Amino acid sequence: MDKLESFHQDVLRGLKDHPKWLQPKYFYDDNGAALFQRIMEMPAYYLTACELEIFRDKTVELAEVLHVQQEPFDLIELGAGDAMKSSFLLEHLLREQADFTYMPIDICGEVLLTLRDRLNRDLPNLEVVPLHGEYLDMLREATEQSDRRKIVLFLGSNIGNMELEDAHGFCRTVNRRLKRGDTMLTGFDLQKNPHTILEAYNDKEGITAAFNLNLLERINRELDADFNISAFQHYQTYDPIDGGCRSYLVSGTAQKVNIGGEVISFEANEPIAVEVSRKYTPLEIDQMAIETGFAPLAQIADSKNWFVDAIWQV
Ligand code: AVI
Repeated sequence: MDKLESFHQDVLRGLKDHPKWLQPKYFYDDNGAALFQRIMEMPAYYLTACELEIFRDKTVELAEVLHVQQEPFDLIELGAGDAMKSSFLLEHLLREQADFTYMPIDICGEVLLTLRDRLNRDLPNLEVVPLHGEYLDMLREATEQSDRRKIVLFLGSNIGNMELEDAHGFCRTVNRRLKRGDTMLTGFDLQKNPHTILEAYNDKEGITAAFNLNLLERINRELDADFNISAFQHYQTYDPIDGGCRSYLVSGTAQKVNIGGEVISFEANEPIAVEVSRKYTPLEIDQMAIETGFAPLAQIADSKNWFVDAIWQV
């Protein structure tokens, strides 16, 4: 099945369900990627600055826990993007003359080419092997390419976009692909003042709303649909008990939407669940490590203690 056909089927499956849902992985067409870039630049969206601070100010600590001087290794980054944060680690490793290959994985080929060109220019001594595709497929390819020790980076609180059970399943699969002694470093957003969290996902400028609504625009554009976008509103919640920060698109009016020949009915005020951005406690993070076959080695936090990079070993 080609990409457009799976997008079509996933959209219909979610919108025929009760309650309706759509998968957040479809946010990131060119428009969505540009809007996400603007989200990361918003002061209220603290996650990027916190993790950047960890990689900038605690590089030595990260490198020590990852045992980068021990033996040659492959440093694999799931969803590398522009590798802004990991570049601090890469520069440090080159300075320390660590023996390693950097393997950025990304679903977007264009992003990988830009990253490779930038790294070749800025860090000419770095060996870069870009891998284009889905995280887990490419991780398998990386483990088949060489049997060097692996260090896997999964930054940005991307794990937060999975429901708890799916996050466990994902970590278990990564664990199965790795060997004893390999490590995984994952960025987790921590539970904190609920207002701070809600403001990060509910900015007054409407950038997050535009990011979410772009998903319906994308469906209109690519799947020949006729959503009345202006009738939809972005609605965000945060539950400080379970850590679930959830976004919905709510149809203000009753409407019938034609998606490539299939009609989907909306009642007035009917929501579509579009994304969870789960927030964790330090204890839950260690529990997740243990339950998915890892030993937790360290949690390295930013100065506000809002975000941690957790390092686990197989
Ligand atoms: C990509 N991901 C970690 C972001 C998050 O914080 O959940 C996506 C996002 N959605 C709205 N704002 C940012």
